[in-house]
Amino acid sequence: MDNLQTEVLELEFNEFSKGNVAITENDFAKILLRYTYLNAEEYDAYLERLMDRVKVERGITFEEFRDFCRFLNNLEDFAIAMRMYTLADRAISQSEFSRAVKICTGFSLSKHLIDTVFAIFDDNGDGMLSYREFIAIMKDRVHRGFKSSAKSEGWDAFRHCMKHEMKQTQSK
Ligand SMILES: [Ca+2]
Repeated sequence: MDNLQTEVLELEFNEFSKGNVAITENDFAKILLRYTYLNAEEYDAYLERLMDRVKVERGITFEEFRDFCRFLNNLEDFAIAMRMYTLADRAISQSEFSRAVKICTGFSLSKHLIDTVFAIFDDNGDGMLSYREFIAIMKDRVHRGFKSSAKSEGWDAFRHCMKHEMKQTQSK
């Protein structure tokens, strides 16, 4: 299962990396925003804002990208964990985000990746991510990505399988 997922992600990564070891932060954002409901204007605003905010273009390595996609597969669990922080619709800080990812997935995302995610999604610029800023948008992406594509059945099964596999790994 793990090999299959890695292979699929490698294809998506290579489409942007063109043989380099890392993709740009901008490309990373493009992949994430690919299946969202954002219109063209909103989409451009996300990318422009990111360009303004990223001081050093370090790039996103395949490992960072893969870990983030694994985390997206656990988005529902993360949303539940996040709700503990956001009961009064309070947004979460980078360290809270990092901790919640660790709780849901068992692994940590790199500091640079989290910086980049906040640079993309922190709509009001307060340095925190609210449910609306992040989960609401990524949830739609997952939903649509799996639903509208011709491969949707395969993806659903794949995702289901991944979830099952991860639960088993966690309970061992
Ligand atoms: Ca914010």
